[in-house]
Amino acid sequence: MSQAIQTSSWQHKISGLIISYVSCVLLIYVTSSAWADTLPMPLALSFTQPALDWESESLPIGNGALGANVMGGINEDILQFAEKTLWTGGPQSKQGYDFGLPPAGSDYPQKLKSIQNQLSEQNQLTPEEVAKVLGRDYQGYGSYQSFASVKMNFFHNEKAIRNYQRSLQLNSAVARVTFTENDVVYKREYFVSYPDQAIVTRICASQKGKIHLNLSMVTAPNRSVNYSQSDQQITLQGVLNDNGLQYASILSFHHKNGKTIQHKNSVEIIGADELWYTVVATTNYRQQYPNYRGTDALSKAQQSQEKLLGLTYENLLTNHENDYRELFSRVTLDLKQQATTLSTPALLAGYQSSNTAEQDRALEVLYFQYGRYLLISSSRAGSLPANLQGVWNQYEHAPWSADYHVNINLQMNYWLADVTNLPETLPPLFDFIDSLVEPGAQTALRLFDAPGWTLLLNTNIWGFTGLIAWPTAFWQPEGAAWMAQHYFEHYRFTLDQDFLTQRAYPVMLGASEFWLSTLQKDQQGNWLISPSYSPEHGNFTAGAAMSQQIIYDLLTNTSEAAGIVGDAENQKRISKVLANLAPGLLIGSWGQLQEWRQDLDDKSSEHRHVSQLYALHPGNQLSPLTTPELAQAALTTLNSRGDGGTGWSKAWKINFWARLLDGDRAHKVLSEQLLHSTLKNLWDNHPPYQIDGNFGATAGIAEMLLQSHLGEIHLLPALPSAWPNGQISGLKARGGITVELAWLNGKLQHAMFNSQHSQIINIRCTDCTDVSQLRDKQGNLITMQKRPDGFNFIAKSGVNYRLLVSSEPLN
Ligand code: FUC
Repeated sequence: MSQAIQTSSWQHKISGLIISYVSCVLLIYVTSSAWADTLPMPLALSFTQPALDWESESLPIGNGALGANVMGGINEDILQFAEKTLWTGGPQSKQGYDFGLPPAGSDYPQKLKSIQNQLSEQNQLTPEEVAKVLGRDYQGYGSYQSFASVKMNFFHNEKAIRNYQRSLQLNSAVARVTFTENDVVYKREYFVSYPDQAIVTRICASQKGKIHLNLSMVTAPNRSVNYSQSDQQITLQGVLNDNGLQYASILSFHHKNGKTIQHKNSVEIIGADELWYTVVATTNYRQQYPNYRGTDALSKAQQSQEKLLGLTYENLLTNHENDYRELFSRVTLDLKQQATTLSTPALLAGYQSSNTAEQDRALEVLYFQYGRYLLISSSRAGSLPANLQGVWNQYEHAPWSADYHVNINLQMNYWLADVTNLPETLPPLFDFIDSLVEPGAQTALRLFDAPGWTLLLNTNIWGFTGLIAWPTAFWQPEGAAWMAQHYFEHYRFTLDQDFLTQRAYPVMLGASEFWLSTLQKDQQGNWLISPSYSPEHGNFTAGAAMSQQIIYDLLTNTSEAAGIVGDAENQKRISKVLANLAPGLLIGSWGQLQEWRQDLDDKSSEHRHVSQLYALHPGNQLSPLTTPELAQAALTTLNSRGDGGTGWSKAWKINFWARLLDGDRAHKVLSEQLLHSTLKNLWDNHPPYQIDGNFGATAGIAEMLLQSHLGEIHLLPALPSAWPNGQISGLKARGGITVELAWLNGKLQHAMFNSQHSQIINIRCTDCTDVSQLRDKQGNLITMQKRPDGFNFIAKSGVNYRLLVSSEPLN
């Protein structure tokens, strides 16, 4: 992936320095010297103590498939890890499993009809009344599992330990623990490599012969365990009791000098100068409906292990850093923050109290980039998408199974992917959604007697596209339509015609087919969704705002896509329905955007779902720039709901306020999230820990600085007064356009654009109305056409265009 616009930053220079010293001893010298302490703080999370609590204090590392948590205990260092495909439940579950669906030919479609009839007579039904008829108990749903833990038991004198540091470098995705014991400096390094598909750890000491530990692997009791060890390896394999899914993991270790002693279920390494190990872990899961079983887990693990043979630690580190940096370094954010020596918990605790404004901004920049780090670490091609906990999990029964909820959560996980220039994180999402189309067609057929495909509230890795019985959440048949938006948005960001034709359009059309046959006509001739349920709030009705808006968005996008791929027939069919589809945009008695078709909104409700604002974000049906009255109603609604809520709810509100072009309010909600919904390791706290809020907030910050959903690139649309000066580079606008922005005293100073495609680019920029200075790299002046609040110009593919708004010097 080429990165056309790059600004160098001190962060890159420093981490570059560090990796050039990869041997154990030199690495210790560089990062523990007094000189190192005077360097500006790189993007890093840091703790001065080992983690006591996994959820709030561990440091997460991962490569999409594998996620591990660095606790960094001095004498007992437990590196717990998870692998995305290790799940209980599914077709082979002892509990029984039916994908959440009644058998083919059941009377479910008639039951649905009876609810529709009742709703057209009574207007409303309670969730309990509907769940009694349409809800369904389910079995064998399963849960994401912890895979195992590597246990490192050392023999340090804890009383003699000084200068303990535990950190996670976001520029390199390497975690480190350092401390001194008497005059010996110890260092541990941990990372998870995507190119080499392994967890890697190295343990160093500044004097020879000082490494002494017991190394072992343990796993959870809900599975069979076959443990074996040799002078170089520990192998752990077995099957989950619930569903017989095979798992296998191989830890392979290397030590310089010293000796090993074999104990029962552990290996003791004594007097080594250095030790490093790799861990590969896999299962026999295959992402294929309906059986979900593939190659034997142990042979897969052995194959992965064989690929590591001959690689040194330095090779592994270099491969990892090269791969990771290429993605992470594309976006830099500078808010004129202060380099800080505060630990992350101290920086968080002092936020908006004892911190300086520059320290607060350091936290905000860190939090923004942490979202990108977490997405790279939990979503890469070849595995499953980021779930409710990304890829990290220590439980046998994770909260909500650490599954994929599709009434906000999975979607929010990917809002940042395109805009923050990480398209490589998207393949797992699209592969996963593609794999739901076949079971989702059964859902359409058996529940609705409809063609196409859909899914409801939640799904797992076993194609669960059916029903649960939880009254206040279970009914969400718009799930597939909402997921289809991600395909079209990815197309909008890239203009990748092959992706549109081969991947996006079939999925979108299938989701549309379902709705074309499922919509209900009311007496006035409007197409409505019935029954319809506004996520987790109020009663069942027909035509709740979010249902209508999602389907409006789906059909609009599919019709546009049909035009591009040349499917005139479907374009016509869809447009005809669209013409009579209620758009879900009604203004109610107190000026609010109605959540339901009837004016039922309670002014005092602070419910965390503000689903009726889907049209504002992630949809693009309403905006202060195109529909000011509706935008005012959205604002009234948002004010009534307040700035609180769970982690993801606040993250969504950052995006809402950014789309309402209110930077100060967006920043206020970001502050609320940092103050009240963020754990010490900066993980989002729903509570419990749930990763969507991290991703949603990073997307929201991007949305404050750049928007492109209305056919124009809006520069600094919601810049808060708390960020008067700054610079961001590498963000993507729709159309495949990379953007760099710098601002001073709240005003745009310069911008740079580089488009993958030759095209006309429309720019909205309140500070640019007098602009006469758009130049290409060679300094040639480019013709600009004035537009209201901006201009447009013809961009040639791959050329850097620089817009100089102010002649004040840059930085
Ligand atoms: C949705 C939300 C909950 C929670 C769950 C995982 O149902 O309403 O708050 O995030 O997903």
